Amino acid sequence: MLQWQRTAFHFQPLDNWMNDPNAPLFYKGWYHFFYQYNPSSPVWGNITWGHAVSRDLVRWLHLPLALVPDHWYDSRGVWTGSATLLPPDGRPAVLYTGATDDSVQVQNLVFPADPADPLLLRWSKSDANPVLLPPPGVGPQDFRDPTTAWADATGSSWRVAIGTKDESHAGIALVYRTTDFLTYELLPGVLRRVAGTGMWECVDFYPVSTGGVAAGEGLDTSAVAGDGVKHVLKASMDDDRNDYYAIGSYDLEKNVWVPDDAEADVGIGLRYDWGTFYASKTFYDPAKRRRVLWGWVGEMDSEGADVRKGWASIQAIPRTVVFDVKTGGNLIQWPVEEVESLRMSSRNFSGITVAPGSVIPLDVGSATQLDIEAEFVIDEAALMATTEADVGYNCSTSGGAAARGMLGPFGLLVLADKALSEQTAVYFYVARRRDGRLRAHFCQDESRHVLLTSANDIVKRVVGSTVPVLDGEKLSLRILVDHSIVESFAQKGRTCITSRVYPTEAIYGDARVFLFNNATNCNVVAKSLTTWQLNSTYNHPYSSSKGFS
Ligand code: DQQ
Repeated sequence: MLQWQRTAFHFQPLDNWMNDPNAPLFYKGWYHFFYQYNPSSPVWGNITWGHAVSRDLVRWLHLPLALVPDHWYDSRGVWTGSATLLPPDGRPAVLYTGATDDSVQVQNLVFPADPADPLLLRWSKSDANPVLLPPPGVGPQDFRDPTTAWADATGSSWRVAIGTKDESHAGIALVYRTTDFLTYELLPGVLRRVAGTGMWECVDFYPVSTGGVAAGEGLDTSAVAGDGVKHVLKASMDDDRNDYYAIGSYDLEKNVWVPDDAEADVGIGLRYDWGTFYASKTFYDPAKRRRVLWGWVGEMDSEGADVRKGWASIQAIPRTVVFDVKTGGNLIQWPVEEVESLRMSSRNFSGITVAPGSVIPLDVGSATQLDIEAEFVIDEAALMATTEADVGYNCSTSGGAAARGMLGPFGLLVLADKALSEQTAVYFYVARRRDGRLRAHFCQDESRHVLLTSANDIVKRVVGSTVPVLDGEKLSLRILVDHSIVESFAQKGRTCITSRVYPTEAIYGDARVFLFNNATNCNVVAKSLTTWQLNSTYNHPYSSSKGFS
């Protein structure tokens, strides 16, 4: 039932509930991915660690459960954690949060039972568990999700951050020092505290290069702070269930991180994604010298619908993350290059002019598994003639793709049926300020993705944000379409939006793609537009007795 909603190239377990990505790592030639998993139901609970491995971050082999709740210190759930690869041989030390018999959040340590096994099939929980308890003043249920550790300046000790909140509802990242991952010293002060942001879940903290390494390269988590390096602090806000990041400077001596722009601090500024994307985690991939981001994309339908379909949640396509040296103020996220190995036949629609108020069907072939790249240019004369337009535009409060303005909306309709009764619009909306400057908004309209209004209590909304466009740049977007997920990247990944959609008409061979321009005043030219069919990854379950099934 509802099988058309399952994805073909996004990561999903074979059945049941999944949430946060856990401890992603690269070991002996394999990418490992762990995830919060309920093995017995498509609803959150009984949380264990699912496990899968891959050679390319795209095609996965599902392995047996890695960690299950079988001790008093994790009987109510083996919750989120991270891996640190220890010198000299890169053996992983994994710290995770256990919910104890009494629902206290404690941190536990686990090692591979057989480090010679590249698949890391078996894990040993430390006899010393729990290795870390909530410190005085921290609520027993507000202390979770340890980060990957980074090395101190001397290299003889490590630091780990853990999220919490205080009694005034400020979100906080605490830092501990350890030499052996068994005993911990809470460092004075806090890495960061932001008033009013509430519990910080799944904190992530990592360096990015501002130009010191080759363009596009990532940095190991222990890379030394200093010239040419900034640090990203990310927290998942339990209050609004979104992942916020900020870029700033880290002072290892003082155990303090300060954002470059106080107005865009963690929890009040930038988001990785303006759609559905939570509890994310990065890791450094030494094989390709890049930092890769995983994020959980939950369902937008009801729990009842999840029970009926027998599964819930998807992981976003892993994304490489780099500092945007051109704007200096944001990250760039882009699907890992291996996704391009799934590209099959392509079609080219470059040079099409889309007149105001028009919708143009694109004959892309089968349209449920697609990779689309497009660049748009607004007719210059219309741009010059528009002296002021939509200064206060905001994707979320706008009327979506149906609301017409002078310089937008225009873009693509995906997972649309022939009659356009179902559609997900991915679009730009350009505003011109009184001072003459243009501002581009990148939005996704989720309000018409399913015709049946009663269908599964689905939330309908318009999401998005502004996207920086520099002089001389065209408006560009990339869209990954995979049955019930639409993942979009504007300006090569400066602003990203992920939507879950549940069409009932635009499925299988009835799904279509259209170009549209709902602006009143301007022609828009799709200067370049290419679509690719994407292959399925046909992920396998692992069977030790019979080999691959
Ligand atoms: N999910 C885990 C917690 C984490 C939350 C439990 C975030 O460790 O804080 O499943 O989604």
